[in-house]
Amino acid sequence: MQPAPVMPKTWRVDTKPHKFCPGCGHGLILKCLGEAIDDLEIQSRVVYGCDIGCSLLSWDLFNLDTVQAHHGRTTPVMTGIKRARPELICIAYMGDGGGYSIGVQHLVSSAMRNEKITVIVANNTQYAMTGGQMAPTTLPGQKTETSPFGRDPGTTGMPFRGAEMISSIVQEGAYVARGSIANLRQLTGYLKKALKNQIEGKGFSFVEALSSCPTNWRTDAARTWEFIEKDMAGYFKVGEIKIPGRGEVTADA
Ligand SMILES: Cc1ncc(C[n+]2csc(CCOP(=O)(O)OP(=O)(O)O)c2C)c(N)n1
Ligand code: SF4
Ligand SMILES: [Mg+2]
Repeated sequence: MQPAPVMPKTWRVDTKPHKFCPGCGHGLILKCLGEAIDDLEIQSRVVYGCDIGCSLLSWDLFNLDTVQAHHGRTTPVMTGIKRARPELICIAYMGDGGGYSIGVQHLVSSAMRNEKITVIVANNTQYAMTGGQMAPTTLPGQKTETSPFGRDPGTTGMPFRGAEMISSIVQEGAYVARGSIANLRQLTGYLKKALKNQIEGKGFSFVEALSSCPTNWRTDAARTWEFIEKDMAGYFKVGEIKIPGRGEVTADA
């Protein structure tokens, strides 16, 4: 007899198996998120928002009040819900395209305003749902549908380090970290800290998670893990990111 799969309590059993491809990182990140919500016992207070992109495949993954927003617009939707109902715990989940490209203005504005929400970005180095086009996070030399000879930083710039950018614009009290599906215990810990930050009303909280997309990367299991643990983690450093102190600056009259 096969052992029963262990799922977070917050997951809906009747919608499993989930809709992600085999080997996809989204399911792992959302398992960590489910466990973090379970541990903090906040299921009844959470509103979960997913973006357009493969994150939308989680619209029925959880036993949580769920909103599915337009591409890149999950951050302002969750900001609106949080402002209207501050007692709720609002989570915006999206891909790197949604967070760092089409929705980057919303991410920047929310972080600068220190909105008391939690944003989670799954970084799989490309636009997966639409077939694997180059994204701001695509690594130098990485081949995608729109960079068939490999990303050329000379014409397209260097990959965007979103967590570092956020850490440089948030206020004290914010929480910023980058985890990876290569270390699920650590990732769950970062997600728990981010949610606690929101529960305690301290400020904006942000977790980027290095994620996999073997379907568009066209990688086998060994190369998928090597790409995450060596190629991606070599450029996108995993860990908590210190928020620099912000002295009050007043303009001279
Ligand atoms: C306004 C708008 N522009 C473009 C699209 C097409 N589109 C759908 S998903 C997607 C890319 C998603 O990439 P990402 O956010 O990284 O999520 P992933 O699928 O990689 O998890 C794009 C460009 C759209 N749906 N809406
Ligand atoms: S296309 Fe990639 S990101 Fe989307 S579900 Fe499949 S493996 Fe996951
Ligand atoms: Mg992506």
